[in-house]
Amino acid sequence: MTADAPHDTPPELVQLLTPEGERVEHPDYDIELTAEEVRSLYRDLVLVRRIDKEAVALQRQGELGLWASLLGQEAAQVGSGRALTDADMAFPTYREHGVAWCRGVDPVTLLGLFRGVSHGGWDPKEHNFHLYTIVIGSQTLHAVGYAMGIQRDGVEGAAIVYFGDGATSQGDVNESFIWASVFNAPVVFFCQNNQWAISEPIERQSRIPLYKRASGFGFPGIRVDGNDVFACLAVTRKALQHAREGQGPTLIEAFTYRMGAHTTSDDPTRYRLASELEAWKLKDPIERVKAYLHKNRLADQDFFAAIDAEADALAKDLRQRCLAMPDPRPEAIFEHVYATRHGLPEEEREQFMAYLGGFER
Ligand SMILES: Cc1ncc(C[n+]2csc(CCOP(=O)(O)OP(=O)(O)O)c2C)c(N)n1
Ligand SMILES: [Mg+2]
Repeated sequence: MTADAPHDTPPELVQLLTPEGERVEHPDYDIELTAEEVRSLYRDLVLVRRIDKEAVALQRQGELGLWASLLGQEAAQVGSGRALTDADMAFPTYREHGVAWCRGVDPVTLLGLFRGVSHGGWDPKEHNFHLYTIVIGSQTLHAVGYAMGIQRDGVEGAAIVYFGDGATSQGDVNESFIWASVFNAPVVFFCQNNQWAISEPIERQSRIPLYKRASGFGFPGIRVDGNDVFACLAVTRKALQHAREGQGPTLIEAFTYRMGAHTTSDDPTRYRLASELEAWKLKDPIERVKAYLHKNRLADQDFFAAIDAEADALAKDLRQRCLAMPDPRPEAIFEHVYATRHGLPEEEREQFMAYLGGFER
């Protein structure tokens, strides 16, 4: 490995399914999946991509203010999301639509956030899925605090926290690694290395593969093929189990690629080559599962057609419900600032309502 190209040949990447759809063995991370389980993973991957595609279209038509696409990261999210049990708590960034899906969050509530009609929209406790976090890396501290809390309560469970390659340069993330390590907190750090932090390539974030950072903090780090849903499921399942059993944190680096723009406000053609995207298209997370199902005769044309039809129906329903979402009452912005009643937001609400009342109707 040269200092100039530290990320060219991913070493020790856990892979269970090649881009061509061939199953490979791994001594530490092998899992048995039934045909039904593989079909169900495939279904999730396709539905999640379809939700994402519809959201991009809605933004382009002016129905959402912004959207952060997960295109290319479906396997990392569905694989890790499906590894979670009811006892585990997930802390997402703003791109974890696939994990949200696995946690049973209605996708229309995600759209509500990006449409600007809600500040969250779901109950984190109901889904064990925290609210989206836009302040890069801050959710790692929330997750470690939560993990230390359940550790002290003696509750069986683990926290998983999602963040990007760029986030690893944040102080919050490094501090959270230290706390998690020293207190042996039951937390899994799930870093989706999608190679870019907006226009900054991974080479500008680290001179060593990200998963190797963990050893400096004193806990294991592992790199997984982030476009391989089987491997992401296996590796995350093991790391969560490890955490629940009191063996402390793990850093998982899911090696993947952001196939779309950073958000709908971004134009990646200004800073990266089309050839890079073309190379990653060959590693598409959905195509390899489809190839595996085909080759092993675990699904027929009717199955694939039915999933596509379900995806289209889901997108149609999502669009209709998105357009039907009412605008919030203006005073709603003052609600939920504090858990209990508080004089300041109440005073501000009264001032604001008096101001609005001054306009002719
Ligand atoms: C503390 C902070 N600094 C800067 C930003 C602006 N910002 C938004 S996304 C982003 C890049 C994040 O990259 P990465 O962690 O790789 O996640 P990705 O978007 O690739 O999923 C930045 C710098 C922010 N939201 N918060
Ligand atoms: Mg990134």
